[in-house]
Amino acid sequence: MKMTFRWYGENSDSVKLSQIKQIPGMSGLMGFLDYKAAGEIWTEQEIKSYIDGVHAAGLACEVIESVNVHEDIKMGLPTRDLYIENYILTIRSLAKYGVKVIVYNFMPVFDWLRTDLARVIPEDGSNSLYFDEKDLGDMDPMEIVRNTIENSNGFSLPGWEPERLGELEKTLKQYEGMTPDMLRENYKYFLDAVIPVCEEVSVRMACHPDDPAWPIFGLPRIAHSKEQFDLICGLHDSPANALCLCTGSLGSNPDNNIPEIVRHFGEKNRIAAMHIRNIKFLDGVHHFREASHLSKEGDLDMFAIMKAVYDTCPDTYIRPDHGRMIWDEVGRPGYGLYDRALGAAYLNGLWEAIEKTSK
Ligand code: DNO
Repeated sequence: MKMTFRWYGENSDSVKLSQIKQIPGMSGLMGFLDYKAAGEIWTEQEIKSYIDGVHAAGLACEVIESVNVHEDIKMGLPTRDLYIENYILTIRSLAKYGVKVIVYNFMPVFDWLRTDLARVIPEDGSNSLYFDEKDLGDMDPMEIVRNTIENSNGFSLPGWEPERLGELEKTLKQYEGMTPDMLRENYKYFLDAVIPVCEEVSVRMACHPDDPAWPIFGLPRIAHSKEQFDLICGLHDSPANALCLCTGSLGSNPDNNIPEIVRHFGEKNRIAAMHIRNIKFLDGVHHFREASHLSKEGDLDMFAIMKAVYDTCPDTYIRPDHGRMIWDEVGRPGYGLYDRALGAAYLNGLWEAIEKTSK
């Protein structure tokens, strides 16, 4: 297992590389060029300067996150070929600078969605990301996006960049009538083009699940269960067509048995990366908040998850996903330093215990 940390870059993150380096057992980053729009080419110069900076801090950068797929590819528009060409150029350039895994998603329009970015946890006064379907009731998608942008402490959030707001209405209209099968066909077209290039340059594409793990606003979503990921793996059969198994995204649906899903795809060599975090279900349906990583503070069994990783995909890249905001930290919701660092320490502890008791 290689422990990594998400970092948004010098000008976009409240956390410094020097702080990340001081977290025990931290091997590197899941890096991100947060200023690139979906469909844009990531130039060699941009990649080199980002990765050189990470290396200078004594950290590796073998995973890059959120090379976003342009909506025209997901919608299957004639312009998709151009955007796929751009994507391929980016893959080649990332490979040249040592990147081995690219985390992306194939969710129409929205990346992740929450109804509150800083819900106070009454038990201890910290706050975390929160979702209650009831709160979506009267809000239209535009309102949700506006709220999200306004409540993100001035940081841009992946998938919620303010400049995308203008196109939102038009894009939502364009998706009308698209079925999950149609979206899967477009996904296959994309994978058939990029996976052979990935094989050639030894990069693995890691698909992030829908978050939360069900369809929203009537949009088709095809990546939120074991069965759906089996279909995705079957669209282009290659270890380079892999998953970024996010425990909190898939785990937002209690029907998803996360340790079992890790074992299933780990055994098939289809897990290239993992985001690990905990979820606390609240009363009713589709109602949860994010918890600290510790098993007993949420509803996911972190020991069973780490054991499944150890048994089936022990070399995978993992990162502690979203933390709560604690100790008065101000930062990007979900992406402060303190609680994610605690998460990394805890996951490292579980790993050491599993390793020593397994020998
Ligand atoms: C949220 C992240 C996601 C993830 C993308 C990958 O916090 O896990 O934004 O990076 O879905 O494309």
